Amino acid sequence: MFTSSSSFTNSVDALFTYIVVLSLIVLVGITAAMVYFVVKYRRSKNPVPVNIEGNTTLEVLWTAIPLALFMSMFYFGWTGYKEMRSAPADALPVNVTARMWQWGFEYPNGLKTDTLYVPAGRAVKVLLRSQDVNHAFFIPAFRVKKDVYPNKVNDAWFVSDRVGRYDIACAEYCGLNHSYMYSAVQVMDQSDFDAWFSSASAKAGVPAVLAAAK
Ligand SMILES: [Cu+2]
Repeated sequence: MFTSSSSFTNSVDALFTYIVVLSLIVLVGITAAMVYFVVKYRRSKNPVPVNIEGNTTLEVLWTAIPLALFMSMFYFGWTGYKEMRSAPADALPVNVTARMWQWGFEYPNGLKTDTLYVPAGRAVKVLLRSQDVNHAFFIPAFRVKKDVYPNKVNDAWFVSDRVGRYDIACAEYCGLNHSYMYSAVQVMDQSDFDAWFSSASAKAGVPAVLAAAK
């Protein structure tokens, strides 16, 4: 956690930390107030209960403060989500096919692989399809997760500047060998990617061009 391996890592982790810290403050505050009142108004010191009438200031405060806190969570969640749903127009499109129990990747020129090779610094848009049941495309290090359905095409995108190999998991229970449904995304320097792409395309007998495709 807290190492930025994709464009979303920092914003997702910041929001996660914000919500956890806020929740901790609320938990500690409510618990402390509760314990304080339990001790202060215990029966032995207050044998006769007193009726308390409404307090407008208090009521406004305990409505407005939580509302502001929840709306701030919503705001950061919504702006982050909108960014995740807006792939740049020049993103490299890769078709991803899920099936029980493996991932398949297909580049615009028809090159097929079982590992997702991507150039560092380039936005990649994955078009997600399933051949059978529901799966979920999950790259934990990139904070990217999207359900994959047999009857529609979902998509997600990411850009990673950090060369390395990261897990791709299936995050939706999809049958007996669901837990083995792992692949990897290999982030390479642009020149390494170009070299890999040319040789892999040549081996597969497809033209080594990355023209945009659907
Ligand atoms: Cu699966």
